Order: sequence, then structure tokens, then C-alpha cells
Amino acid sequence: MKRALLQAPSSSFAKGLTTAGLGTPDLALALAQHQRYRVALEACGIEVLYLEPDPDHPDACFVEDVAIVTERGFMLTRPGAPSRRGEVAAMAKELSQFQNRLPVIEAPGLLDGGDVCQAEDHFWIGLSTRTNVEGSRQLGAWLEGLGYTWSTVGMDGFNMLHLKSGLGYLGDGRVAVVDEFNEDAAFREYERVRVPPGERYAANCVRINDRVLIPSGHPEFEASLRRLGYNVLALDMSEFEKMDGGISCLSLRW
Ligand code: CIR
Repeated sequence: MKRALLQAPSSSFAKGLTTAGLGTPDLALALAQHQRYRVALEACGIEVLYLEPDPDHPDACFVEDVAIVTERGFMLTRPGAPSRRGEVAAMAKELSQFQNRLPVIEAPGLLDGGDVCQAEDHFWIGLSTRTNVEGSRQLGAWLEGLGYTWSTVGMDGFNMLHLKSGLGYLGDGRVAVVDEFNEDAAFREYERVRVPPGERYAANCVRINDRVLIPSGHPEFEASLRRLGYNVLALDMSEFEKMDGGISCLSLRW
């Protein structure tokens, strides 16, 4: 991985969608946490690019949801939340410098990037309240054209915003999972690293080159990653957690 695209939270950040019930985020603290996130990515050897903050779209800092980026090509999504659909235009403009024609999920398809997890040449697509079967089918067809495989993961009745709210691919055939995914046939061939029930927020973790980024304050999970030999970087994500966002949501990485 060489590059990441970020967007700082804007003045309207606190007006974004949330179900967390953790209170109103502090913008100054969110900006400081975002800055430390950038420094952490740079420590992983990543060149960081920025989109302009966008006060018309309070959730726009969660850039992961509006595009799928792979080593073989980029695709724009059609976010499940109507208030987020306008974020795609700025992303299209930014990514067009890397790829001339950008395919996009078309109505009635819905897809949030937070529901898409790459594990080597395979992609899991979560069917959440933000991503429907049609969205997964369109993404899947595009992925197949690039030589990837894909499968859907049911999330009916799970108390989770996105697929990656409950899992993170760690590389080396290993996936961090909350209990709901532990028995799922989709992950049977992978070594599962269990995220303790009291530390669910940490399931949204990302492997970047030789490091794993996790949210701080999850000691049991952090210790199990360290036992497996991972170089763990723990970041305070409190203000983003208040808006249902995690470590992966704040960047697109390729
Ligand atoms: C939303 O509800 O869309 C935002 N407040 C949070 C999005 C988090 N994104 C992600 O998990 N990929």
C-alpha cells in the first residue's frame, strides 16, 4: 500500500448520522485525532492525499463509504443513506486523476464501502441496512471483470452498521471477527482472531503494510494481536466513534 485519501471532518461534523448514543463530538478533538491518524498512516509508509472538508455533507470524512479502491481499479458507490449520496461527486473528481472512466453503482443498487472487505483476491460484501443485493451484484460483476472473486455475508438482525464494524482482514489468512461472524461459513477457511464482546469497536481495524491500526482502549484484543506478532498502532478514535465511524472509515487505501 502506497497511498491513502483522507478528508478532515468539517464544521458540520456533529450533524452527521449516528446511532451510537455517545454524545456530541468535539470538533477540535476530532480534528486532532484525524491529524494523528494521518501521522500514523505516514508512519506506515503511506503518502496521504486530502479532499477538501465539505460542510454540506457532515459524514464526508468517512471517505471509505463512497468508493471501492483496489490495485486493479476504482469504483464509485451509491451510499445507502440518501444524505450521503452527494459525497460521490467530489470523490469522482478526485479519483478521476487516477482513472479515466469511473464505474459507479447505479439505482436501485445501494452500497457503502464499509460493507466491503478485501482478503487478498477475494471480497466479502455485507448485506447491511446500507447495502442491498443489487448493489452487491453490481460490485461483484465489476470485481469479476478485474479477476477477483466475491461473496456476500448476511447481516440480518446484527446490531452493526457495516460489515467492517464487525471484522477486519489482518493479512496472512487471518481475520479479526466479532462472535456473530465467528461461525459464518464465509470465514471458515480463515484463522479467526476473536474480538472480545466488550471490545467490539476494535473489530474495525486495518492492516497497513507491516502494521495494524486499532482504536485505543481495547487491551485484550490489542494483546492478542501482539501475541500473534503484529506491530500494533493504537489510536484514540473517541470523536469518530460518537458518529458510528471507525479506523477503516477515515481513509481509502491503495
Ligand atoms: C454514517 O452513518 O454513514 C456515518 N455517520 C458513519 C459511517 C462510518 N463508515 C464506515 O463504517 N465505513
